[in-house]
Amino acid sequence: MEASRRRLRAVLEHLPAASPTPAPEAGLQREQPAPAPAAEGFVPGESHGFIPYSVTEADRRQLAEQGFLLLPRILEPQALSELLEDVQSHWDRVKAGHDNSEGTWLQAGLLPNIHHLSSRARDVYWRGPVVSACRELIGPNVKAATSQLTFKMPGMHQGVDAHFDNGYGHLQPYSTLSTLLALDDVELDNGPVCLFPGSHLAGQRPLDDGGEYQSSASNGAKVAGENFKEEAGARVIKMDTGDEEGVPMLMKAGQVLIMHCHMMHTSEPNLSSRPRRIVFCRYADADAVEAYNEGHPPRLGRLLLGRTRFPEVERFEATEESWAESVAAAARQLEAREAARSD
Ligand SMILES: O=C(O)CCC(=O)C(=O)O
Ligand SMILES: [Fe+2]
Repeated sequence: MEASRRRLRAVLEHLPAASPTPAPEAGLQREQPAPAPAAEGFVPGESHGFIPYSVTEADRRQLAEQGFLLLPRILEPQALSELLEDVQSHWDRVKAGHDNSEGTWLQAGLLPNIHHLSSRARDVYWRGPVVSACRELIGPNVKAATSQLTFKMPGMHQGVDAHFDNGYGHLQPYSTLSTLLALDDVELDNGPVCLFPGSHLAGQRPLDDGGEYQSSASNGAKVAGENFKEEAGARVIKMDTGDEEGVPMLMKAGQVLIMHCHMMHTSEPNLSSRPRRIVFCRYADADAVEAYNEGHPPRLGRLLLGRTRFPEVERFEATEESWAESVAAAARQLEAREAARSD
């Protein structure tokens, strides 16, 4: 417990002091640029090793009809290995002392708000090729909705039961996308995500028994639901897939899997001796609201493209003050989460 506090304190000391200047790439200019906070981490105009991707009409159709897209590699090998090294160092610091074969997937496999800790992850999350793709797939106004590491290190035999991501954080409109950037090759034995193509067409399935689920995610979401099971005090979605098996998404490191927010999927245990590491980011329409919260408040996330009708979104993590508040609040949550795990 005390060791865990010390460890977290060490993590907090590493938190960046101020928001980085977004310095969007050409073609991603915001119409009303936010005030530029003190620069940290980025050199405007510097190449970040991104490999741009142009979304095609066929991609759009595939996402609409099948509910997913697999993009080619979006990072040069050097950029990928620098990203990997950076996020792994944060993972190691936060998770040190935990046995990843213990605890639930939510406890062992997640590190929320990685963009607060890693400037490389922030770079990809806010300015990477997936952001441009989101303009074509979501629309002209896009915000960052979630960033986290979802790591399955060797020995992590916990899988994730069938769910759709908008069951965990019900956002409206239903254009939100989950994007999974593979840092390792994903193969059959190291914990692929398995999809049920077309399942997104069922829409926002009711998860409704009056129970309450406390999300492990950064936003502390609460939702009600019938397709839940209890896991270490948390309620976790477990949908009935009948006899159907998901299709494993095999990926090369650097590729990105994009999923519709209603896509049903599982994530399999890592039975290999290799890691399976993912940077998981969610993107939403800039005006997307949290349908699971009273009054449907806007989801807070940095505005990346276009405009928003919500001033609180316009400011979020775009001013030094907002960035500092957001980082501090998330750090407190992270500390409580990891400390609870050590108790
Ligand atoms: O395997 C993964 O990284 C994704 C797990 C998942 O489905 C989720 O975090 O929503
Ligand atoms: Fe998921």
